[in-house]
Amino acid sequence: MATPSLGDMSPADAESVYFNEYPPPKALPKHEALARAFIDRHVEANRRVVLVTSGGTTVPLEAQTVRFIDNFSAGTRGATSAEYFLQEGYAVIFLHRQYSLLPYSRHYSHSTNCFLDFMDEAPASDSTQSDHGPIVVRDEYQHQMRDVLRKYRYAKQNNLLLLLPFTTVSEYMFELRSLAKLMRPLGPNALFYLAAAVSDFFIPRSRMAEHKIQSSELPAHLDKDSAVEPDDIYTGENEEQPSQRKKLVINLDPVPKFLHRLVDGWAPDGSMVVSFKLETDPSLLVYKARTALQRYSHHLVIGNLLSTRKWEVVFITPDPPHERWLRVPKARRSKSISGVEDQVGLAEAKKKSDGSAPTPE
Ligand code: 9Z3
Repeated sequence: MATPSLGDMSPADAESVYFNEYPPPKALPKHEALARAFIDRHVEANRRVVLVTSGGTTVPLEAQTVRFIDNFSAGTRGATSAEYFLQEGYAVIFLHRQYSLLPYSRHYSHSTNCFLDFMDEAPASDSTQSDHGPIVVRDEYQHQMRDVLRKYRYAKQNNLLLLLPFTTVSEYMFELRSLAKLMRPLGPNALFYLAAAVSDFFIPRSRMAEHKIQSSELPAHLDKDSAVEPDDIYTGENEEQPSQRKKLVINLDPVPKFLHRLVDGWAPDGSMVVSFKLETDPSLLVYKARTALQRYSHHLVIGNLLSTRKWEVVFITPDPPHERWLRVPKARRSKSISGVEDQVGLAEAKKKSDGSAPTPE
């Protein structure tokens, strides 16, 4: 009998099969210890805590990974929203793709926004008798950089921001599950803001090649990995030089939809769950976002299209008005690199403050 796919199982069964297949990420115990201490501190202070997920997950093609499937997300939405949550008094656990954009430093880490362009060497002062002047921030950037620096320092000194990285989709799943469970003592003071671009497809561990997938035939005694099927051999166009090169045919399974488990099992009772829905076809966006909200019975789906995500999003809610569009006016678009985050982050933070949750200190 064929083994049932994860998609055919109950969410709880799919959870145990999926998590038993992978070893937990090496950094998980350390991340859990950091998160536990962070959460305890904020439970004590009766402060709201948001878990912001950000950036894209990878799907490795090999266990000893040389190649992987990635996606476009730079983490702009997550990093920018985190700043707004901090501004509204939340403590933020920022679960992000390693090396993607981070709150505050994102202002100076784009390739078009390189921090070196913000700096200058000031003239050397006569008293030091050195020909090296101090490195300073250029006059025109002083104001903005001071503002960002103060906010960054405030978050750091008050332990309001915990940065936890992931890379692969399975690392993301392990981290999400652990963090959600650790957040239970927060009860209604917990918010989940799932902006990471999570892969929909993956290669189950049982079918994954251990070593680097070869692109040409190996002699039989060296060919240990059967991940590439013999049918996928490509003999090349040059008949005179049959190279025996292989095609790579990848067979991916759907990633189990763990939003169900997050809402019904892992997350604390009374917490708020916000997910994002990304589409490229405008005619599907609202339908897919509504379907997600109905399927997982959480609080809000924020829909966005790849091409317009910086300027417009749609809020899909269980209660009226059910569908609400937020748009950055055309005149403001070119001035704001964070785009609609200015409104999304604030709207979210305010919405939670209007509810039953206590206001931050
Ligand atoms: C989003 O839709 C985010 O807004 C973006 C942000 C990834 C578009 P950037 O990092 O982009 O600012 O460049 N995130 C969620 C995408 C996602 O994977 N959603 C899942 C789905 O659509 C549900 S959790 O099925």
